[in-house]
Amino acid sequence: KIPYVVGSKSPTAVAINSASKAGEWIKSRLGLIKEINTKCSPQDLVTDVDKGAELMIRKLILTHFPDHSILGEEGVEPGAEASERALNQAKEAEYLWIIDPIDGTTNFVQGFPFFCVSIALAYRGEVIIGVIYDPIRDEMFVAEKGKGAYVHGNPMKVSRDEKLADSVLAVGFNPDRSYALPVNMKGINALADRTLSLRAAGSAALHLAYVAAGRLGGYCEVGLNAWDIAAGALLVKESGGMVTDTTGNPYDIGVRRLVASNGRIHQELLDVLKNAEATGV
Ligand code: 2AM
Ligand code: CA
Ligand code: CA
Ligand code: CA
Repeated sequence: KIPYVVGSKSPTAVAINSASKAGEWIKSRLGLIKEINTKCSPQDLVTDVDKGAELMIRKLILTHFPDHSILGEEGVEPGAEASERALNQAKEAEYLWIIDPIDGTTNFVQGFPFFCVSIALAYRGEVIIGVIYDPIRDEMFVAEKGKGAYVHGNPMKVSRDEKLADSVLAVGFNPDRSYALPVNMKGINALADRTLSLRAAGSAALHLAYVAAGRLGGYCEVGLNAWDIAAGALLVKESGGMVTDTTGNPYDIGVRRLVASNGRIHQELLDVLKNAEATGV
């Protein structure tokens, strides 16, 4: 069991403490946002709280691990190209923390209570710790590579759904309209026909935590960044699920087109997406 530790100095404890402290502060700022700016497009929002939370997390991590590298969303120039460059540079680091201070900023701005803090640690490019904290429900999701995944200390397991038709899936409407098939509206249409139901709650990381917890059968979205996925991908894998790109290649920190599931429905899910692309359903 991974305890909900406070005050210890293992990287997992530091990740948990940072997510917890940042999450509490983010929650306290709900409805009190001072500054809302746009980044790449009118749909791409950032607030003073995103920036403050990232600084808080960076400071806490560097206090304990001053020689580690950090890749955080708000420390990177906006846009896909700059993100790619930042990741390629960061990948060289021995220990790399990958941070999304608020995943679900649009929700945070709206007061729609579905957002989280996502913190991952990669060793030589492979994610070894993943922590996602939902401050609204006070749910702390924690995974360590090879040691399973836990929500507040209780082991998590992916759903037992055998078929897509029995599964509730999450999808995302990525604001970057330049992303084409397979998980655009055509893919989403095809999935709507083949699943029990679809959800799109606006936080990639929290969707992944819900796949890990068996609350969703799967989740797919394109146009994501390393910080949206890193912690959640480990949570899903350590809960017995599967994480690939939309063509079925296993997850690595460069994946932008994501498909995560309980494993049992994975091939069916990939096939529906592929078919939607091929036939233009
Ligand atoms: P964010 O809230 O941290 O920005 C919702 O579809 C998911 O897409 C969220 O995880 C959200 O993360 C992310 N997202 C929102 N705007 C985006 C953009 N312009 N480009 C890429 N990802 C974005
Ligand atoms: Ca953002
Ligand atoms: Ca994000
Ligand atoms: Ca964010």
